[in-house]
Amino acid sequence: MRSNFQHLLVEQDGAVLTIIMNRPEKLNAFNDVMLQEITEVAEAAARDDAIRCVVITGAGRAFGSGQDLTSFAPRSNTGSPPRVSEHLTKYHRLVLALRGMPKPVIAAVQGVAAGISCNIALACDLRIAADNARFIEAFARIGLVPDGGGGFFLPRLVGMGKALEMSMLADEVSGYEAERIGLVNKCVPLAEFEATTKALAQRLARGPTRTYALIKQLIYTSVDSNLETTLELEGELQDQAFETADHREGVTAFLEKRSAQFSGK
Ligand code: T3D
Repeated sequence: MRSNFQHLLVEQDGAVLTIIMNRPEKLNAFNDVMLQEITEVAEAAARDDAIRCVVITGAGRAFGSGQDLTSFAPRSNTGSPPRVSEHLTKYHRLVLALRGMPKPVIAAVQGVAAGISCNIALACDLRIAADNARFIEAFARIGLVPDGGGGFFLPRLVGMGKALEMSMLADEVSGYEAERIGLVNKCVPLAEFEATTKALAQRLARGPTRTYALIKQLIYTSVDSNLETTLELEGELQDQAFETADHREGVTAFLEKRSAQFSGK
């Protein structure tokens, strides 16, 4: 994986890959270069067995402020209606790379996460917020609907009523409120944010990676399925999990009364 990016910092610490969106002067607003770079790194991380957990975060005082709004002006001045849907397919590629990643993905959110940046955080498997986090489904403020998968992720995480409230009012949701309503898994004081994120990422990176991929498949499929289909899938995935080295190691470690040393295989 290359390491020279225009708008990303990419750091690997053992089996944890941290992707830092890096346009702090714009609160890490997405432009086409940053979107292309983060998608490239996410797709490469998915293929790399040495990486067993991915963290996405932002440089400076924000996670991200959504699409760079300075790119909207030229688009609306062209005379013909802008085909936003065509541009959105680039975001969809990133969203699908995160959801399909065969290993855990954590969004570490400090400061503001607005617009499509908020929804990229929701596309991740787990979210940690600092107590200065501000989640804003900012779209309605500029007359747009939530995109980047927001219309899918929001009601599934916080329920229909809160999803509508966040989308229509576009008010800020604080880190602790986000934890209360299930938008994030945990909110911690800013001073503990980095250490908490690191500890979780390292813990997941030591886990049974192939099984985590199967768990993602099971849980993400089940929310759009019925009980019978989910039970069938559960059996298929458990067959696969039974074949992993980590399953054998987990049982052996239990019987030998020691901690399991998972290899991710
Ligand atoms: O085709 C498509 O891609 C469609 C997809 C759309 C997806 C979307 O994400 S639409 C939503 C886009 N995002 C927004 O509408 C949010 C715009 N930003 C804000 O409302 C506020 O900046 C925040 C609430 C995020 C943060 O407020 P605050 O007071 O903490 O910071 P600030 O002073 O407003 O921003 C600091 C700087 O960042 C400022 O620049 P300056 O004045 O210091 O030179 C500001 O202009 C810049 N900035 C913040 N957000 C964006 C941005 N510049 C470009 N695009 C932004 N989204």
